[in-house]
Amino acid sequence: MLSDVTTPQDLDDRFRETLAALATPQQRRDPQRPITDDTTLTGALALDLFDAQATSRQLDLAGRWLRSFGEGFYTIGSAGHEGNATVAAALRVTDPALLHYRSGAFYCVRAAQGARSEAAGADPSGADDGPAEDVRPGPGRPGDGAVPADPGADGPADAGGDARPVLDRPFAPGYAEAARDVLRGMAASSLEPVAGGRHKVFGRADLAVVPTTSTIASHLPRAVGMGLAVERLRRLDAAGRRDGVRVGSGAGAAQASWPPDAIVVCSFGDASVNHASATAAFNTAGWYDHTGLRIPVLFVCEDNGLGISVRSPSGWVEATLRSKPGVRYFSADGGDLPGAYEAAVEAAAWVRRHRRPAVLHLSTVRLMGHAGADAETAYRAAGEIAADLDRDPLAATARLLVGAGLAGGEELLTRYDEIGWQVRRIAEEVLDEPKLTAPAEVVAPLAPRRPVRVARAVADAAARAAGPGAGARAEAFGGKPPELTGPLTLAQSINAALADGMLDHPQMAVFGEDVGAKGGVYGVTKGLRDRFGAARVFDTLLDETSILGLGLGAGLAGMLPVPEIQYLAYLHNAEDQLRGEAATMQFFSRGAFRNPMVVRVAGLAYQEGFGGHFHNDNSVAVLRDVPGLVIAVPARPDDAAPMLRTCLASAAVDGSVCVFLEPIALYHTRDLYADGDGEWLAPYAEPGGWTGGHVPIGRARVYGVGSAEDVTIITFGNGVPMSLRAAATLADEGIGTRVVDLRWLAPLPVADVIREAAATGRVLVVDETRRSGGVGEGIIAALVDAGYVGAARRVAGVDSFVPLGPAARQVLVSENAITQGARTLLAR
Ligand SMILES: Cc1ncc(C[n+]2csc(CCOP(=O)(O)OP(=O)(O)O)c2C)c(N)n1
Repeated sequence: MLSDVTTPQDLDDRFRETLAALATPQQRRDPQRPITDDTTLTGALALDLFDAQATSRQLDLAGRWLRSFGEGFYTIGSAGHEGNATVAAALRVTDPALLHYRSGAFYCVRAAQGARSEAAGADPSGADDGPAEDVRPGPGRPGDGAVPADPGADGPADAGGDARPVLDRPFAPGYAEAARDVLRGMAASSLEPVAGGRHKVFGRADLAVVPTTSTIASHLPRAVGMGLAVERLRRLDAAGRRDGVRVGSGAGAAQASWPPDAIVVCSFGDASVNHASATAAFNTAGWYDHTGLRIPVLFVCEDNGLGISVRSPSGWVEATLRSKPGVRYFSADGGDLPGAYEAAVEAAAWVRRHRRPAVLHLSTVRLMGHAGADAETAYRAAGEIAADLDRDPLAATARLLVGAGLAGGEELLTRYDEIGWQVRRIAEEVLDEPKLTAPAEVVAPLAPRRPVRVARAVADAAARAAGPGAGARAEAFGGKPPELTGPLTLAQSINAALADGMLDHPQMAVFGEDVGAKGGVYGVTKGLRDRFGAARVFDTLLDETSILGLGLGAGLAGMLPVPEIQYLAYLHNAEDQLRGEAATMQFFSRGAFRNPMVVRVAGLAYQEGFGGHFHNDNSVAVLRDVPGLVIAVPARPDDAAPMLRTCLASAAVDGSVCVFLEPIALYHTRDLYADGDGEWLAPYAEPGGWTGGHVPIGRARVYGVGSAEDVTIITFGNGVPMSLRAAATLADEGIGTRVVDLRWLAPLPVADVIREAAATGRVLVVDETRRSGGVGEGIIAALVDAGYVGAARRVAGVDSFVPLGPAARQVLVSENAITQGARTLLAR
């Protein structure tokens, strides 16, 4: 009996009842023929998809079983969304996929495709090369009667399909593999193939499945970025300059490649279409399409009508998806296997042929509540829950197979039980597997750092710039390289270093709002587009989420993206792309996928006379607590260039995600102590000087003023010139100061800080960010942690947004406050 709460038992019982009631067909259909007259879906493929759907269903049941005794930490396999198996069948194993958390059936099909193509690659003769796991060989191998669905040149490369009768068909090794992957994820096993127990994700580099985090829609901007990169690289391919998109690089990274005609697929639920990240992604795909730029992305909205307990208003999802400019709409009932397959094939072929974005709106049901702990009777009527059960896609596929004469109800039930037995057996094996047990083990893949290799990469870049690249460099700089143009400002120095970066990294691209034609609102990217072309230096639309999303996708595709965020204040509305997406990629994939990037952000305050809060934002707390993120703040021109080179090298070598926070107020500063002294200008180092001038991540710069023995000022950014001026005043009073420019806010140069603090025993922290949550808190904490026992004081910004005009001075750190702070410290 169906109770009010849809327990796994109900679903299982109900399915058994349905199958028991199905008769055994009198006449058998040839599995190699289409299953109905109006579809290309063959019986063999339909039987395969039933297996995938049944495997995923059994994963749902096993997930709950594991949870029932505290060994399962995630319960969703597909839970009513089993129709997404058809989407995988319509795609190629090499089409990169970013999947919804209900993609169990998709994942099974993809894994089986992977196993088949691997077997075909390993043994093109198709001879049986023995069982994988302890199951029998898989379906669809050449020579074993497989029926590849062939919907034309745009169709799936190998849709599989075993022509044997249902009970003679082996349980595909790909399905067993997929089940093991998913169960390991549910049980947080450290042997899980992609996240290694750090999260339950669908992901595997060899299957081109990129892990997503379950933050609603956060993977969509990345999918658009990947589409842009795939197409861009396809065009390079066409020009003979590249051979497929290599996914990941460096130690431990996957060596998979996306073929030039790959398309990107990303799936998500119906409630997710309302999320700002989703609307950003649709808009960006449409915006680029409108400009004529091709983005081959297939969005798949799996619409079960609910977001946890909140209903999508009737008709809303269709209305909103149909109205996305530049995004072609397709739809199907996910419970109708041939219909969903046809629609998926058509949509995928359309995207592949036209290299343009489309959305496939797949209606589904939701079975067993939102997730394991959800008692849906609290917000759904029993009749509504029962109606979803009536539309169970697995039962629908079974009815279809029996109706078409491909199997009997009893046979399918036996099949279902056999798959269930296999899944349960694997679940039991997984239970005994190790978990992550040490902090070092957990964080190992987070943000690998190989400073020696980074230094070597900088040295290699210098050697290229001085040697084989010298001609191109001279040409790019119009015959006058920056080292010959005299002292530069911070902005000019960054501009020159960007140009050198573009010369040395052919895969580097600079993009953002106004960076192309205008050269940036402060001129930092001036001339780059003319020198390197609009394909590598380009203006984006006005949306920070999408700018970072483009970087995420481009980085994953093997490019070296350098996106610009025009002002720090505007990073805050897109932070999740940096925090939840960029910074987690290596963590959730054990380095199999990486999204190297250097995000340039113009920020911090002291723009006297210009703007208020939005142009003077001094909040970096939200960046400092992102694990693994590198945060650079160059204060002076001759630090900016080497620090930028370090960030680019670290991104290329280690896949680092770096924020390069540029103090706007220092961009064009020339003088330090007096008008016209030119003390804040610096010459640009010629390539021969790059190795000696290399600035490693996490190393500070120290200035000695006077005797340098009385007080240590620890600061960064605008605090550096202010502190140097204050130190000069103090020197006149006979007080010797050492000024420490942190240069890196993450990781903090702790060793340098401790050494310099101990040298005087008196520390003044000068922190232009806020008193609460500001950088100073981290410095004081680092001193305490290291056992520093001297005196310490702090001057910091007031806990306020920065007001307009001269009122800004009321809340920002002043030179006078620094001098006073030092004097107070010495008076103790
Ligand atoms: C940005 C964000 N906000 C909230 C959540 C919490 N949450 C998890 S699933 C979910 C509902 C998603 O519904 P839908 O997109 O329709 O997918 P479904 O689970 O129905 O397949 C919510 C609100 C989240 N994961 N991410």
